[in-house]
Amino acid sequence: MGTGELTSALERLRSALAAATLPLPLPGAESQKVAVRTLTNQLDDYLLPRLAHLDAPLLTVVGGSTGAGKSTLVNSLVGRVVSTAGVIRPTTRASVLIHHPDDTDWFGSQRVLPGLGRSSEPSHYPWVLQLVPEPSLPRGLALLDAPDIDSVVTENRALADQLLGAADLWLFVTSAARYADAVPWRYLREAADRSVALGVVVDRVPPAAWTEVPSHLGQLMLSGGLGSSPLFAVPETKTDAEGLLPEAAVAPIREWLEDMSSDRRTRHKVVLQTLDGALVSLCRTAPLVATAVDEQAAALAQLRSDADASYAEAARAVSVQTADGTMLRGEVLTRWHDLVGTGEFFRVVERKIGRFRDRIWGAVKGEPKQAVEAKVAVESGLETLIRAESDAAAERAESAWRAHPAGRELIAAHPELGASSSDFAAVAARIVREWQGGVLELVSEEGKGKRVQARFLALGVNGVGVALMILVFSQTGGLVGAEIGIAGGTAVLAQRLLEAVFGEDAVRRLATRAKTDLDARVEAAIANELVRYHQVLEATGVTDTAAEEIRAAVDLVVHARSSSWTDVTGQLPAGTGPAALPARQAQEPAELGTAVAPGGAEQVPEIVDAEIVEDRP
Ligand SMILES: Nc1nc2c(ncn2[C@@H]2O[C@H](COP(=O)(O)OP(=O)(O)O)[C@@H](O)[C@H]2O)c(=O)[nH]1
Ligand SMILES: [Mg+2]
Repeated sequence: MGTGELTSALERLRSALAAATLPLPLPGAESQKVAVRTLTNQLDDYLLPRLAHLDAPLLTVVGGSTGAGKSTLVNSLVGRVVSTAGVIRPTTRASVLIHHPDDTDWFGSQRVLPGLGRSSEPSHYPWVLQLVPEPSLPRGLALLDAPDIDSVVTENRALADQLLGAADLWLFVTSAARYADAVPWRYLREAADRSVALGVVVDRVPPAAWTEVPSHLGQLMLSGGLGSSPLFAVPETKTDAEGLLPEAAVAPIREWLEDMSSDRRTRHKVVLQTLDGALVSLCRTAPLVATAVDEQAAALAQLRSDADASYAEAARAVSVQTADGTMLRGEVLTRWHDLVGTGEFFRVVERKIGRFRDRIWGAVKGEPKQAVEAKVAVESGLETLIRAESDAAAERAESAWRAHPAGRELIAAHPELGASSSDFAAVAARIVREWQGGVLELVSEEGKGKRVQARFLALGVNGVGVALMILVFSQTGGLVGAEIGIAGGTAVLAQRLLEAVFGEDAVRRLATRAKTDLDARVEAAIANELVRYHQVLEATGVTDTAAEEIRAAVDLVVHARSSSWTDVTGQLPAGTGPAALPARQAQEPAELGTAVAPGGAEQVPEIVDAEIVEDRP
């Protein structure tokens, strides 16, 4: 089986992470996005290529703070100036990668650090690796002089992180003056966390601090979980004309590096240690991304339901107000009375000649002209109502979104969501017109060929239609106080008129149909307004499946991990094993390989003092 299962599990995790875009600006989202990028880079730059080529050369990344002496150390290890030291900062330039000429193919290919360009010359472009073949380096070992971890240039810092993430081995350089600083320790803690194979160099140790500084740093390393990584102390010396350190100062470091890469078995051990540490850390961090994705999906669902609720309320409000008498006011009422007289008048008529309901036609005074005017009044009243409720829905949705950090950002990007669509007035006019057209059709269809034709004609199709609209508007009778007198009478009159034309049952049926039709048209128009919010939410790219996909992929990685190592080496890396990484749980860092420093993790780091021939106190 080899590492195939692990590779495909990691590839699945890679694409699951690509879907975790975390677009909503929730608290913590920025750092979560950085975490996604870091994981993705580590998969691309290190885990996947390394897994595909376990025998590939060891990449040692020399990292540390500005001016710690990284470039000077690299040059001194190589024995000539390959990387510019002491350049004026801040500056950006290609990172220098020195390798044995036989390893050119590996480092020249895009299999390792595929996001970076390659150059054989020094370059001022930071996202480029300057490749320097060097026959004096052992085969299978490469040194990379990384940008400063504390560079003032953001790009440099990001690149330093990316390169350290892609390293098999860290050579971490700090100085006697800065070794306890926060920034280097953030990196050293990460190295401990990820069980990276690591050596630490404390540079430029002045004579007076020679006993104190290395042993203090050793103690810090021990308590920081780096007890088994070697610590190299380099005394402050003069550099030579080329800017190189005395050979004796760097010899122990060179020997250690050569030991680490001397044979295939030792190289494997280093590679597997860092690789497995990276896997463990990946399996610990990726579920946090899944949680972040869940939070995004939950925020999205909340915003969606806020918008849905605002618009459902608009549809409901129109439905209620077109049935409870609200519409029977002002112009509508006036025009209706112009057409059929007042309710007061009608009540008198009905009381006196109750049985002779047909006589109510005597109450009708209007001409077709008044019927049309009443219809127009209904049209404009209804339009006003629908537009007002649509505006109110937009305002409600906007203020609900503003109360949410992600919603605030979306509203800022889409200010048009705070009001009805620009064409909504036209939409409202159209649906009211269509509804009225439908009502007229309904009554003329119903009136066809009936014996009531004459009465029908007395009021005209517009008049009968308006009567049905008036009836619809008063179906639930929510009128109060003085309104009852006029509007209530109005509604009863409309009902009696219609009953005289069509009969009671037909009137009930017609009113229900007209109301259902109105509600459906309003709901459709309102739903269409709501779509705008859904579209904005969908465009964020938040999906609710991404989190589960990440968790599933992590489970596969956890499962594939132990069996892969057994297949590759016949044994598990020290300190690991099937029990070492229970699914979806935190995990102890794997133990460092014994080739680095004999002994267990309890040990104080082996402090290697360079023997300096000159300048030694
Ligand atoms: N005297 C002395 N100077 C050093 C030593 N290490 C570095 N330097 C000088 O310190 C400056 C910064 O060193 P450099 O290697 O560029 O540091 P980097 O920023 O970590 O790459 C350069 O001017 C070096 O010549 C050392 O051990 N002794
Ligand atoms: Mg440098």
